[in-house]
Amino acid sequence: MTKPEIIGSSQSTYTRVVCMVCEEKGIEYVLTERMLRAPEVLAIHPFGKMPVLRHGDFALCESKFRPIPASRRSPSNGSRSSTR
Ligand SMILES: N[C@@H](CCC(=O)N[C@@H](CS)C(=O)NCC(=O)O)C(=O)O
Repeated sequence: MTKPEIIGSSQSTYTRVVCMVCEEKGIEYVLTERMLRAPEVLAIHPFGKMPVLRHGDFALCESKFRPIPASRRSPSNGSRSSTR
């Protein structure tokens, strides 16, 4: 399975939070360093805010929601896969 791709900047707190959640949950990811409003970011977030996430044909913006689908895709999520 391909790794989720976090598109953002390591200088961005929002980006680092998403990376930290993945690391805490043992989810392997790829961080693609991009500037604000880069074409790859604008393709997913209408205002070009970062980070955005791409995983196969699944794409998402807004970092607060990102750990939820990411954790559902993790084989190590155990009983935390239910929706709330
Ligand atoms: N609600 C967004 C906020 C993300 C955000 O504001 N990111 C900053 C970078 S740290 C940004 O893109 N700022 C550019 C702007 O607000 O135009 C999220 O949680 O992902």
